[in-house]
Amino acid sequence: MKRALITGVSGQDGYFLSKLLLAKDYKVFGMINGQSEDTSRKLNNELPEVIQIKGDLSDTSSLMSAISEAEPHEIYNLGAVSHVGISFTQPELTANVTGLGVLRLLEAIRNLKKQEQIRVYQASSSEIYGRVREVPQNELTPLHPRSPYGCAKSFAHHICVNYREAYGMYISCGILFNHESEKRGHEFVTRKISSGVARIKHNKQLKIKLGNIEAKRDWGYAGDYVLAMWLMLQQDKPDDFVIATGETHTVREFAEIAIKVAGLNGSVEEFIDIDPAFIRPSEVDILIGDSTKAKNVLGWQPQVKFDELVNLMVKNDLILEK
Ligand code: G4F
Repeated sequence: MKRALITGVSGQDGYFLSKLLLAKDYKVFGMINGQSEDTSRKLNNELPEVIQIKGDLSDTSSLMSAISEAEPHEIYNLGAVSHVGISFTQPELTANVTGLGVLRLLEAIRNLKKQEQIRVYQASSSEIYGRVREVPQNELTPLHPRSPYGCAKSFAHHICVNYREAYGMYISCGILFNHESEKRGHEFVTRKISSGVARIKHNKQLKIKLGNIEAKRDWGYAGDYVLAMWLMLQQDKPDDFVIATGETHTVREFAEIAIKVAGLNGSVEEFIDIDPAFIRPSEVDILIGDSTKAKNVLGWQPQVKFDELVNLMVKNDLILEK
């Protein structure tokens, strides 16, 4: 039986990846830092088959213990301070967990002399492209991050490539563009909108406060994207892959469709207020990914289209907010 260790298991991607690996008969270990009983309880309820292991990306000895305990064939590093906006107010924490945490994980594997037994998936992010140098972005597009989060993810990406080249480690980086679902955290714009319109529909809220609604993102469905993570680790050789839909839409467009799906009548301006508190000091204006390499090498393609994504998120929140 194959064993996998997932960091960041309590997040959206951890949920979908755990489900996928369990369906493939993996023994799945989920790393949590153990500070919150709520996290542990939530995991127990949603993913009872996942074995919880204590460990933290900011603590090397705990990473070594977690790896020794799980003895994984595959490690999926999904753990991070993942909110771009928050990275501006907590830049050191972000650099420490999202950036240096990856180095600690790779060093923990090396210190345990497990580099030949373990394959590593690193969650790279399209935020590394930042002020984009070309449209669409592919694996060779130069990096120009626009936030402490993007900078930390850029370091993490480069250190993975370096350890692959320097020590021959099997490390693949998935450069994932935005991916959402009914499990998305409420701090991200899509969920803020889907739950916001549902709450307005059920008379619990009058308006949604947002920042820059003209930003463009390439939004896919998280359930599709975790399959790409797994496929990357099944290849003969490690490599880097852009995972994206190849379509870009503004936050405004997401909101327009969400308003309609919720059965609300009126323009975006009637339901959304622009609040400067949510505008970032530097913004990524447009992201659109070219995942031709993933299609050709992994045979991966996104299944859920933009409209379907908005539909499923809003319909889920209409039920939850009822
Ligand atoms: O939903 P967001 O916070 O996602 P963002 O910043 O694109 O990052 C997400 O995707 C990355 C992959 O590209 C991941 F690496 C990262 O961990 C995260 O999952 O914001 C999307 C856009 C931004 O342009 C933001 O400025 O929406 C804009 N926005 C406008 N109003 C807002 C809001 N974002 C948030 N979170 N909250 C707002 O009120």
